[in-house]
Amino acid sequence: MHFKTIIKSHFYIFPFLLLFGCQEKKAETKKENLIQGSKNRVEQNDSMDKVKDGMVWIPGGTFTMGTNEKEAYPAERPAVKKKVEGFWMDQTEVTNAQFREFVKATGYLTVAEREIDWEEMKKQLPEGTPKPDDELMKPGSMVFSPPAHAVPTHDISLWWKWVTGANWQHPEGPESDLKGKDQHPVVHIAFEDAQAYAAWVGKRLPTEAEWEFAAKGGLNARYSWGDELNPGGQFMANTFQGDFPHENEGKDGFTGTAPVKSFPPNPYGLYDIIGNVWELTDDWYDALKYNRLVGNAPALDTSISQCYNPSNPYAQERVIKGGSFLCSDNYCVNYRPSARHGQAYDSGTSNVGFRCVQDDQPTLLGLSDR
Ligand SMILES: [Ca+2]
Ligand SMILES: [Ca+2]
Repeated sequence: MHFKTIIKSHFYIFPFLLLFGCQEKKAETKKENLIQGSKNRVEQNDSMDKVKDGMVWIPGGTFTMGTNEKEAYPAERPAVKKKVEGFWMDQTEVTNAQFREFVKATGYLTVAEREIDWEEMKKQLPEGTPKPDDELMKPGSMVFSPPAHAVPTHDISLWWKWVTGANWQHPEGPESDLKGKDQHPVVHIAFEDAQAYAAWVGKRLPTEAEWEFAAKGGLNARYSWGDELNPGGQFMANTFQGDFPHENEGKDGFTGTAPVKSFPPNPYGLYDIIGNVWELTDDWYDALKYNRLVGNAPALDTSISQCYNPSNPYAQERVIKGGSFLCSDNYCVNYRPSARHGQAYDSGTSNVGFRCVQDDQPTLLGLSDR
């Protein structure tokens, strides 16, 4: 599924620019906390392969980011070496039940539930773009709405629809609800929504490098579990089987989102790191990122924008990873750790969610430096 095309097709209704503030981390300064942190670290090192409050330890190290596979999309190439430090990562995508706890405690209103500010929205549109009809300016979100028959796959507006009243509590629109979906990943989440949740639980969003390191699971393979898509005939992730977009066969057991942990974990113990829903990361999307790193393309002019998508020059996009239940082998082969897409930072959809990470505890090493 090509988000850049979505945005082009829905040029007037997709980018809802809303300002968001960076969450500043509070530095731990008390000596007692550092000592306690050191004790925790020792305990963690003794159980690195174990779970802590639904998170697993990702050891960190140097890895191959991106890929040199010819079949991969240009934005994934060429492969580069990247180092990440160790961190804790949620074993699953954030679920509806978890997000509900956050909303109950804080009264938080997601971007998809807020009134749309045309003055802000038009900053991401070409000058002179007319204001859309009032009907389209009501709160809502993008919902996958498959056609009944085969359609040309160059026009994604044939299966992505703007639905007024669609949001995380009503994923298919106002008539839908979350009954029976407590353990499904929360969707219709914009970047600032994910950031707000992460701050509330004392975590943060992963960088793209952290996410990809974790997804690769210590393997340097095409998928997060190895080089075969369905080893031994087993489905390893919730993707799309059939002729996209109209023929969703659901051979893996699900035609939409699945409850988290419905498929086997990767070697680090992460569930649905591939498929189910795309996952937001903290990085701005730059389609030429790896080419710039190896000197094949000039540095990004950040005075113009922090992201770059030649197909969508006006939008401000964050990187999403892992693909979703809509990724099929006949259209969008994004169920691979190196795959990457841009997602307008102020918009959610029915197939984008997130998971959080957390840094290791502070150590006594920090004290000796003071
Ligand atoms: Ca599926
Ligand atoms: Ca996922």
